[in-house]
Amino acid sequence: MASKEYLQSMHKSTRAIHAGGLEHTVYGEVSVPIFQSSTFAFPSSEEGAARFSGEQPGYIYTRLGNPTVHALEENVAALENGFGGMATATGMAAIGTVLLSFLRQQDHILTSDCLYGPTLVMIDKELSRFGITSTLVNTSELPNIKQAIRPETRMVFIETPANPTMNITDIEGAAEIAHQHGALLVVDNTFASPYLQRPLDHGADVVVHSLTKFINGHSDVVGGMIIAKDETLYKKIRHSLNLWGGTMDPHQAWLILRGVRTLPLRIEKAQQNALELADFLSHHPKVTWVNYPGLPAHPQYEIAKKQMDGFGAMLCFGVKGGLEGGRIVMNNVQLITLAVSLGGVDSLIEHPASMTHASVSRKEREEAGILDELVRLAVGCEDFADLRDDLDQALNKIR
Ligand code: LCS
Repeated sequence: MASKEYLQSMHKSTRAIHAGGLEHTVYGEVSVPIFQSSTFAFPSSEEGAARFSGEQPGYIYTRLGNPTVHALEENVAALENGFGGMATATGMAAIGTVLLSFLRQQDHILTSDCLYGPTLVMIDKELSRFGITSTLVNTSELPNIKQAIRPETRMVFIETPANPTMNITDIEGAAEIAHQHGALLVVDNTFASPYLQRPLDHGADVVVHSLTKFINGHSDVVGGMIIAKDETLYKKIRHSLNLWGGTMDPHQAWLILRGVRTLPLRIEKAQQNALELADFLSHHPKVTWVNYPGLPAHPQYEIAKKQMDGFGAMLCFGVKGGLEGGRIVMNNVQLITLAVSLGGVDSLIEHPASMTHASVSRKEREEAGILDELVRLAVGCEDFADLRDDLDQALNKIR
């Protein structure tokens, strides 16, 4: 088996397949086994005590660590060039754990005004119950971050590309401002995946993922991951995660390990489809606008080019007739599925204002550009011509 150091010098598509592999058991299995055990036997009481005190490595209890879960943590941490990964039950558990690890009463958190709806609600509404204040700004414009950051700002939290507007934030610029003010930069890298963007390389401190999306890739498992830049941050977050308990189950980890091995292949295909669909849609007579970071007309095209290895497989657009026109498209697609979520091999379409972002107030949605007319398309790995024809027939139902 290749050593961790040897693998780290290899290309990212090789790492997606091999990183996190465990030593073979006596059977020489190639797939990581599912260690479906809630607890682990200690060879002696002394050894048990030594594992608890941290003097000896070794598994204790699955909430605190499990070999199958560890294999996934090592894999994603290697893809993100991080110190260590911590797998969580869902993407929301990853975000909640990071917030609980660092924020305390009277702290302030600065975030993008465009984030996944429940993340916005958690930061903007739930944290205030603990005396933590928040400010939402359009982080695509770095001067907005500079203006809103305060001495008590402990964390800057961004999503780039952002769900669902596809706005891009300059990670390096945001990290610089955060660090000048003693704050941490946390990046939700779900929309790009580590195959296309590695925020820690651009100065971020912590990365979070909904593994439910591209990393698992088959619309059949939920999960999350936190990746820390260094050991100090890792230990602080691991301590919180073990206590608050939003950890991952071994069977869930095994399924996601199976998915991550084909992440490079799936992303390459889906983003090629997305680029061609973005071009097709932007020339369609029934389409009024398209937002995809790979179109030179995207307002942050240059930043996307600078910090991403590709533009990904998510896009959003508006159609003639606004919301009503969008409803016609969503109700008439036949191949593309009307469903929330994203990042699977199957293409999905949804309406953020009434679905993924319905928990955000209309005022906040509009300020963030999450317009009623915005339709979100998560592009999958089907044949491009079939996706194009399906969208074309649904768009042509608009009169
Ligand atoms: N972060 C981002 C950027 C997301 O898009 C989501 C879920 C989460 C975090 C939360 O992850 P989960 O707990 O669901 O694993 N986004 C969804 C979406 O856009 N449609 O359905 C779920």
